Amino acid sequence: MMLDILFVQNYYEHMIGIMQLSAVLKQHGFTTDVTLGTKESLVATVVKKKPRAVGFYCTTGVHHKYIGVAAEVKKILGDQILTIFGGPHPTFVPDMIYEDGVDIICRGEGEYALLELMQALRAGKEYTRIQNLAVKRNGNVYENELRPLCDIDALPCPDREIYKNIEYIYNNKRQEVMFGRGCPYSCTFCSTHAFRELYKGKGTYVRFRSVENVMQELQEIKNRHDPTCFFFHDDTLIHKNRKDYCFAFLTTYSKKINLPFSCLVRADAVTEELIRLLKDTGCYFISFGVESGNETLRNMILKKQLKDEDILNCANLLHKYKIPFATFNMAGLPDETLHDVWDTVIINMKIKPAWAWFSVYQTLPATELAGYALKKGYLEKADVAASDATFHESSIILRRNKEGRKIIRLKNIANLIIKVPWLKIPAVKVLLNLPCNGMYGLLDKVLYYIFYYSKLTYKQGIFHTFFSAVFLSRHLKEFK
Ligand code: B12
Ligand code: SF4
Repeated sequence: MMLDILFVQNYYEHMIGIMQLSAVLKQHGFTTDVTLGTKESLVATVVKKKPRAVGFYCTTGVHHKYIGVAAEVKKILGDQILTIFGGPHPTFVPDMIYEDGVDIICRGEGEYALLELMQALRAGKEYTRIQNLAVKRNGNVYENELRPLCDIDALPCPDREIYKNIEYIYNNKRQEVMFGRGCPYSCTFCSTHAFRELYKGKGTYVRFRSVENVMQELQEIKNRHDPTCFFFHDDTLIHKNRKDYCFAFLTTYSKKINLPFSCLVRADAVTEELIRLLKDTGCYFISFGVESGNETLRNMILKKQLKDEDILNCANLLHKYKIPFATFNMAGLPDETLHDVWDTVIINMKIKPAWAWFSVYQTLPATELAGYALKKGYLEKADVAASDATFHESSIILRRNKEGRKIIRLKNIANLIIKVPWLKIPAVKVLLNLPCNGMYGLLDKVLYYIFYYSKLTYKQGIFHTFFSAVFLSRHLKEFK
């Protein structure tokens, strides 16, 4: 039997978007599968499986690779296959439809657009007029309106069975779940405000599933996959408008599911009462955004609306209740100097996270900060070069910054400094001047596995954690 759609993703993790699309399609009798790999292996897999359509989950950065895959596949299979791109990148760069090898792009939520498309293909009907899609057909491009946002409680549970042939994901003891869509904040570097703008007049962007609906999914996962823990992957599970929901959820969760979990929070939303409840209900790891240690940059340029005081308070509470945590930080922001990156290292030294994630800032299309970077001449086009697609190596902005190399070195040894503060500034100043980027990158990875990965993969045993880390390192090249 012909496979209806083969999805392509770029991470060895459950992708809620793909599982959700697959669930809706399967509900209507379509067959789905998913794959990942290097450019060459993806082309080979698609050609071998020859599905009716191939659907790329496309974020900015990975688009270069996927467009290349699609062009190769079309060269070999021609009209026997349709290439469809969905996810944030085509949503904000719809001109992607004009690229060679791209047949269809989907903007915004894809469940019902993809369903309509597959139904039209099955029935041999016209498919150029489906909301959310832009379709290239016989040399013409048909662009369509966005449909209203969907009722997320009415969707079937995400289809985890789609990963049954990818053992690492399928049998992962940490299962990922999302409670809702959207975030009420408007940080300038993040796509949230752009999504909100896109969906204006199409319904309420920030939505939660009902507690009962989430419980049903968690119970199903518990029965089928026997996880040791959950990861709640919402951008910010806990923020100021969501406290009641969290209290209601956590109380039911501890009674009915009672498994350890990790989640993301906003540092300004936590109270002692909430942290105590999180601890009591099994929260074993938390992550929150610091972004920059420079308060002015954080609030004036990034519009994070987060004071140093909030960060210190959140960290103190987490230490008090012995919940290990990681922070998200960026280096290479517009207007940022090496000195500002130091501020980010220093605030992390003060709050002592288990791990401080330092990624290299990349301009995401349609975001306010990308507009600012363009206006100030840091770059000409908001984009991520193929070589920067991991968001950890470099960026166009940093390559043009005379302190860029030092900033990358500082980001790579940031966790060393945070863990070994007696290295202090003079020793670090020497390290920053040594051209040992490769070695620092390696050191960063080793520290990452010791201090972060082993904690995140909750009680999976040293051997499992080690093999899992080796597995992921061996597949790193596939992410580019
Ligand atoms: C969970 C998450 C992750 C997870 C899992 C990845 C994933 N993409 O699922 C992890 C930690 C791995 C991750 C990593 C990264 N992420 Co992330 N992540 C998210 C987050 C918080 C939720 C994604 C999600 O599950 N949403 C819920 C589902 C239902 O929606 P969805 O994924 O958008 O899928 C729907 C549509 O997009 C569409 N669709 C998607 N694919 C397809 C395919 C087809 C064929 C069709 C028709 C439709 C379609 O239909 C789906 C159902 O409605 C989003 C923010 C957000 N709120 O969306 C950021 C987000 C997607 N991530 C982002 C970024 C930048 C990254 C990283 C680059 C970060 C880094 N520093 O390394 C990496 C790269 C990820 C990659 N290559 O995919 C950006 C992407 C912006 C952009 N322009 O591309 C977002 C939007 C956050 C932000 N900062 O603005 N991420
Ligand atoms: S709080 Fe997080 S998810 Fe929300 S807009 Fe800011 S960075 Fe994006």
